[in-house]
Amino acid sequence: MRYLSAGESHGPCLVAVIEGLPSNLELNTENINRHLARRQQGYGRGGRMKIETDKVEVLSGLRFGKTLGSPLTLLIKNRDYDNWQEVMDPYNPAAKGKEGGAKLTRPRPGHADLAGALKYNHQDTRNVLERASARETAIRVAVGSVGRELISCFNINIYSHVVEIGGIKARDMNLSFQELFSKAESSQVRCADPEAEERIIEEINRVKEEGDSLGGVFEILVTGAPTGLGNHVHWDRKLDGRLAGALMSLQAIKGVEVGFGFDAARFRGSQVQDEICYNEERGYYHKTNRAGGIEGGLSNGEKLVIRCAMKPIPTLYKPLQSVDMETKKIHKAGVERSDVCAVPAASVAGEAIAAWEVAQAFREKFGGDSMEEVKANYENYMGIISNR
Ligand code: EPS
Repeated sequence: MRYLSAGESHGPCLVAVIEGLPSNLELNTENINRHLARRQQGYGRGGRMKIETDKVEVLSGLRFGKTLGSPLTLLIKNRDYDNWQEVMDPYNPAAKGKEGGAKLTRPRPGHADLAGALKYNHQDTRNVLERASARETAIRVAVGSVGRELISCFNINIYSHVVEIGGIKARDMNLSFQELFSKAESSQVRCADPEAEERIIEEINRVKEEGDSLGGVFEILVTGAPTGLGNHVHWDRKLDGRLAGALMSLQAIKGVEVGFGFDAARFRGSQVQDEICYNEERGYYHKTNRAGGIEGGLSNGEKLVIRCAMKPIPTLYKPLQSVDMETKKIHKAGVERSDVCAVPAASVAGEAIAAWEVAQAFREKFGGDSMEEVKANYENYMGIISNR
């Protein structure tokens, strides 16, 4: 299973073509739209989210609500394109638009602006920033939501919550799984600790006034993944490698941990590995889950636990030093409308990315061209491992 996506932040739309889905998968676009709406939320977002109401349109690969097995094409319109048509028109070379035809030549530190403009020989960094923009995560959420629909048929579910923003950490609230995620879902910053939420909101307000931005850490949990997704036999098939690679490709992510992550390096082996148990009802299981559900590149039947660190957004209303690429003179970096903090949105995008990677590993394990075939393969395998 694979996909390609395309689209500029202020262009007409974002699109993706997914190839390799089984046929007869029921797709509920309302579920996809629900995740798109979740991604648009979060305290600290800028003006753009007041303009957009992301909705997916399915252009191919679906008939009467079920996949056909042919490529599935998804489209999300950029409502803001109406305001940017003259700047972003794909055809009209005379279009000057609201920037009066002015090029953006003062790259922002931390953004793709400079390296992208040099690499592609662009004189206008807008030609880079439009695609580097985190707007692209909207279509990744739509794609991941399709993967999510597939794996949810096998009881695999994905959750996320924010554990830290701007150095303010959520306390471990000792909540049940359900409570944790219902609290995160109703929090303005996807944080289950109300005290931390309040302090985070204050910090976002303060930082906004100072023209700065904030990063943070979010955690993704995947329940119901059967033992044996991913592979130990070759480096590029390891589930942890794939999840980490895919999540690192999310805009502004600078680190990904699985389970104990970096902390595992600070303890002894006996304090890090998870002891193995067995009982009739559960079969094999582990006493603890420090591995975050992955051993040797394979899912081990426990919950997958992944944390991602997001750096602060590079667009600063009080900009840092840059160089004007036309004059080569020192100049403050350009300022584009942006968010102050997008960690809650990244957390929802991270869920979708993880869902896609798990769905892909699931397809590799269970094969099949129709959902009926996938289900038969899944049940057969689950029967085999439960008798071991
Ligand atoms: C982004 C800048 C802002 C964000 C955008 C990502 O967009 P704009 O320049 O239009 O205000 O709002 O995120 C989205 C549009 C989105 O859908 O998440 C950037 O430079 O990365």
